[in-house]
Amino acid sequence: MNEKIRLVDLANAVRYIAIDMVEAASSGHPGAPLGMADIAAVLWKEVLRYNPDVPLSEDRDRVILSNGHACAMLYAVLYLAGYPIHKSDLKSFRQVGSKTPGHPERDAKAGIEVATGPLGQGVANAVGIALTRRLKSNLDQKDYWVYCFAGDGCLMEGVSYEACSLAGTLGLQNLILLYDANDISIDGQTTGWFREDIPGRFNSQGWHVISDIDGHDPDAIKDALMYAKNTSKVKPTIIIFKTKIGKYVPDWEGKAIAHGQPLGKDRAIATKQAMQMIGEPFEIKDDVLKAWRSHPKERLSSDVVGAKVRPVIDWEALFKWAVAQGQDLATRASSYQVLNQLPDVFLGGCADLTGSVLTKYPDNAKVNTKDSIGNYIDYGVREFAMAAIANGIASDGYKIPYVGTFLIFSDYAKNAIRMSALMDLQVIYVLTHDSIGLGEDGPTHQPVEQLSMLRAIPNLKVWRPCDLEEVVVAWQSACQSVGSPTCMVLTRQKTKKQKPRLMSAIKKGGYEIKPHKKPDLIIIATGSEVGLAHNVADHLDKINIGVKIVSMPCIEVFREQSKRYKEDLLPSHTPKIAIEAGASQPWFEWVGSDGLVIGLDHFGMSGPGAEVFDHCGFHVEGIVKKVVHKFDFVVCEGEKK
Ligand SMILES: Cc1ncc(C[n+]2csc(CCOP(=O)(O)OP(=O)(O)O)c2C)c(N)n1
Ligand SMILES: [Mg+2]
Repeated sequence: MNEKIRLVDLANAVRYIAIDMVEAASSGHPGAPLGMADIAAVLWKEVLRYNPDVPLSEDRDRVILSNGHACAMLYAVLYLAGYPIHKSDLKSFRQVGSKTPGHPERDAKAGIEVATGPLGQGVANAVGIALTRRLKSNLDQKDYWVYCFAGDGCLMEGVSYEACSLAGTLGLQNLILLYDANDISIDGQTTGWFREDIPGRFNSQGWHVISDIDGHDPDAIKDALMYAKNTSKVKPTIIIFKTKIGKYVPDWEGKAIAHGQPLGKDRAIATKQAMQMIGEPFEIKDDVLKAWRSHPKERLSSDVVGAKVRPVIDWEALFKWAVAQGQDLATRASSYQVLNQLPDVFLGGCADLTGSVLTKYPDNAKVNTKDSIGNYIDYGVREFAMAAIANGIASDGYKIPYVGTFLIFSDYAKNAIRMSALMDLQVIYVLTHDSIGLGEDGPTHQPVEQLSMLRAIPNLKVWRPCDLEEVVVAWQSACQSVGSPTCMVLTRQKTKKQKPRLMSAIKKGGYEIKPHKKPDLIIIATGSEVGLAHNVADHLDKINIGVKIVSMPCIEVFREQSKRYKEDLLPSHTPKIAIEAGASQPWFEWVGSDGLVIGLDHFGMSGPGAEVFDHCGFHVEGIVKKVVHKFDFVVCEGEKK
């Protein structure tokens, strides 16, 4: 580096650009970028292993910006470091279609590992990446460092607590958390709402803690980073950097007002003057830009991680095997049987319900601990972190993560599930105990609205299979959906094994499971309610109402079918009902406004599953009555048409 250019100058270049980005956009967050610029300059220039020419190199160190609102800093750094973020991208910060959206969106080629903004989750993503990299490191003995910026907000969020607790327990020594301790969040001085002893917290979670580092002193920053790398052989590290939000902004430095609004023209100029930098917006002096770009191009391999692991599985054979099985099984048990036959490309895990959700295959799954490396993670009771860690694992690409809990607790994980979908990540969620059918644990555990909520998430497939054959296809879909997450929604209780079907039919997401040439009524059902639909159909048949049953294990996949297929399966002129033990909302799309939905729009109750079903209206007589009444069917018992 040019001797005259100091790290402070490199940091100020980041500040300069960040100020201009927020000014140009007339919105955004200047405070944290100005506060963290010194740490960023030291990290990228002195410590990080990176090479913008091979941005996807497996060998690169990873950086996650958990406090995603500080993205003007990240974009500025990536531009300065020579990633494909150009000056025009900086100028179009926060504009439609730009490469510099208001919070970072996953674009590893541009140096952005994960999408962040929902505070705290980036920390969990980093834990997932660190965990995956440790697995890889165990094979190739290389060092893979994961750095994660986090602010007060990230550490206030419970998800960071969950994730850091697991990281400490597992001794993820390759993870370094860079805490921007400016004691400010949006509402002001955090002393009013966040006073905990951070070193104490992280010590107790099994971390290596480096406290009270001046986040504006490049030497101190570098020493802390090097110390972290050299001394932490068995623990993750947190470096607590004392910083000033809005560093150098006259009147605003150290104050919440600097958090999330443009400085305004005059204040922007005054801030640049305070840094002794004057010039046109976005224009960085040549010598500074050169110094940023003169980073020795690390010799990083051009290998890209896993290029997305694709499990090689003979699905046809697996399906044939499923057809040959004779028993009635709970769909969670079917899933377990399928999982047992899948190859070792997964990094599975469960939130302390392994024996109920049935996520651990006995032969293969070796648990990850502090001292051993395996392909299974005991996440403990940490659903949100589990899902966000899975996002980190999936974004890394070396393993496909699947994670399990009860469907009801998908709520705890919801925003991370949403983030899997938003980031196009292949995460498989195994969600069991999927309805009032779980019985005795009662309404706190019985899902009602969860299916609708999950189905409302774009780019997420929700499968609710009825038996082993459908479970095989659901797993196939999940394994092949490289750019989207999947939820497997499975029963606790046994479901009836259906007559053999064609794999190609199930793959359409919705298909005829009980044919009828000229039905008076079509019943659409999913999962455990497919068996009930058959019983209802038998009864209706006795009173001369002809029924076709459609099993629809995956609405999202069915929606993708041709108009013709959908119209043939569900002709608009035939009366339709849907039966599903969940909120009725999603089904009007298929039964139409004239149709009938036998759903559950209130909370369940504690009791044996079958009795709770009865109480909640999922019984043959009640449904038959409703059908006859709704569609004014003329009941002519005995006499066959
Ligand atoms: C889960 C979540 N809740 C709320 C927000 C809105 N929000 C964005 S930044 C912020 C304050 C965060 O404080 P801190 O991390 O200390 O950031 P600083 O003000 O220091 O930049 C809040 C509440 C969010 N992005 N994510
Ligand atoms: Mg803060």
